Amino acid sequence: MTDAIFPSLELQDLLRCAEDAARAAGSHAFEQRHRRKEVVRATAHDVKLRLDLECQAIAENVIRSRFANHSIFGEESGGKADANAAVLWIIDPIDGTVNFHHGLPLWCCSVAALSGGKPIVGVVFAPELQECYTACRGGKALCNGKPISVSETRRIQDAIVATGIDRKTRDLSESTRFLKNLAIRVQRPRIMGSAALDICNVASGRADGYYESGIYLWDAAAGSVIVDRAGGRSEILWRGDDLQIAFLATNGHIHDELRQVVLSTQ
Ligand code: LIP
Repeated sequence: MTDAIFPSLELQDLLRCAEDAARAAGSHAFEQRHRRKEVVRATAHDVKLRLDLECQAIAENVIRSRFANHSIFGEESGGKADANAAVLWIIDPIDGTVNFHHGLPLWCCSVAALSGGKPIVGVVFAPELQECYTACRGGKALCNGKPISVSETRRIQDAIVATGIDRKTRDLSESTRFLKNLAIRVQRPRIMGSAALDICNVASGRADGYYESGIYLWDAAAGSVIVDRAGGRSEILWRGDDLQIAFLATNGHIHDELRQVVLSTQ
C-alpha cells in the first residue's frame, strides 16, 4: 500500500532514520550501563537518569541531522509536543528506566514518527535482548529484519496479558482492580516494566495482549505501528491533555474481550 502524503520511498527514509536514532541512543545506554545509578531526580516510584537525558539528545541529533524541519518530542523534553507538525518524532530514550536502573535487561529505546497525530513509523531497540523491532505504515513488522506476527490465541483464558501499575495515579485503584479482573480471566498476567517491549511481545506472539492506563504516548507510539503491522490491533482508550493515555494492544482475536475486561473495571 502506498500513501499519498508519504510515498513508500519517504517512509523508508523515516524508518531508516528511526532505526539509526534508536540504535544510537540504545547503544549509548548499553555501553554506559555502569553509570545506571547516576540519578538526576528520584520520586517515590520513578527515577530520572543522566543517561535518559544523554540518550534523548543522541536520538534527537540523529533525527535533526536528516530532517531539520521536523518536530521532535521526547520523554525528557518538557513543555508541549507540536501536535500540528507535519511530522512529529516521539522518543522514549530508555523505556523501562527502573528496570535499567536496577540492572534488569528489559528496557529499550523507542522512536516513532507521527503524521497528522498518527504513528506511521516505529522502532523499538532492546540492546540487552539484541532485538530491534521495526515497522512502517503499509509495511511488514520485523524483528532483526525477520517478519513477525501476532499469536493465534483465540480464548482469553489461554492468554498471557501484560500490564503495568499506573504509578502517576490517574487512578491507582483502577490499575489494581484491572489486575485482579485480569488474573481471574487470563492464563497469566505479567508486569514486566517496559510498555514498548510489552507491545512488541504482543507483535511477536510471545504475549497475546497488553493494557495499561497512565502511560504516555512516547511509551506506546512506536509499538502501536509494530503490533498493527504484525497483524494485531491497538487503540488508545483514554487520552489526557499531557500525552497521558490508556492503551490496549492485542493479537486481534482477544481484543474485544480484553477491552470488555478494561471497561468493566472502570
Ligand atoms: C515506563 C513503562 C512501564 C510503565 C511505566 C512507565 P519509562 O516507562 O514502560 O512499563 O509501567 O508507567 O511509563 O518511564 O521507563 O520510560
